[in-house]
Amino acid sequence: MNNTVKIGIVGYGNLGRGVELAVNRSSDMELVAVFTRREPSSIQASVPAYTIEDAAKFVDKIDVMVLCGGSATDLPEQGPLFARSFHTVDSFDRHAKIPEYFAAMDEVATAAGKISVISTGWDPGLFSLHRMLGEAILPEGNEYTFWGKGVSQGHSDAIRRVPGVKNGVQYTIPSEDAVQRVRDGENPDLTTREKHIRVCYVVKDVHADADKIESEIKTMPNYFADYDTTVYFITEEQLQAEHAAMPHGGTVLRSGTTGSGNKQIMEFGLQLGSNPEFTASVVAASARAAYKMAAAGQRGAKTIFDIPPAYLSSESPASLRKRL
Ligand code: API
Repeated sequence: MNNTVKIGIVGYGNLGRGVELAVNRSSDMELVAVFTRREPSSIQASVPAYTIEDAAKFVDKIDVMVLCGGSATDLPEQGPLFARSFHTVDSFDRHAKIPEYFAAMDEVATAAGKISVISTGWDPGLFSLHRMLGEAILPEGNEYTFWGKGVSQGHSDAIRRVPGVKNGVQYTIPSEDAVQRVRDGENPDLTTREKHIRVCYVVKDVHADADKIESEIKTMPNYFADYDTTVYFITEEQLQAEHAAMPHGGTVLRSGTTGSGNKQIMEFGLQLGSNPEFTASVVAASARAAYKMAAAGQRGAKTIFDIPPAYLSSESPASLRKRL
């Protein structure tokens, strides 16, 4: 490709900053602008910052808009808004709501003649891809996804939305025993509760009722209700001192048998020093792929399942064949 892919970032939080770093390291992509709901002059980025409304002036200057807002309220609104005028990529990560979000994005993007890659990152994203590969290659078998130990951005965001909570961090902790049993080829039946525990560190408003917050977190559907969850109340200072890092990772295992009954185990693992920076790196590669898919005439909403693998790479197909 002679042209660099021109990228815009919508939302300049942990993920947006990660996308900026990833794009600035890619010779085939160029960051043009950042769009924010905050006062643009308060943003210190490597490119100029503008309001969300200003994005309309960039339709001819940006090839792919990378949407870095949260999945709870930002993306359901910003996704369809931007898909009307830009090719988009996002990391919408509310698993149960993906079909609904896909349908909304597909309608807008198809009508506008744009492409929208949704829900990319590592889970959903690379882990989804490996679950799919496991099933495709070993149809007779079981799939196991273990997360952590690490800080889930999605679960941390969910606890911060509980009334009376000022700040909070959630650790997902896998059962090492369960992981080992799967690696040993035992093929165990594991319940959700047996695979992970969840530990929350919460900073509450001074007058908020701790018991009420604790029970609201523990019974929250989709996020906590199916797990054993522990809630600790700490101060903002403790949170900043002890829980500011954002490590994560995990492993997707497929344990199955083939033909004459041979045991086969597939494993894909991640150990992430920074969950948002890694997610951002997957998102940036997906933005490159979205640009190539659009150039190939594709339209509408897509997920990682629809991306031809080589499109993620900045290298030519010939170079990939030769080297890899
Ligand atoms: C967990 C995982 C994390 C997925 C990664 C990402 C995030 O329970 O820890 O929210 O950080 N579902 N979607």
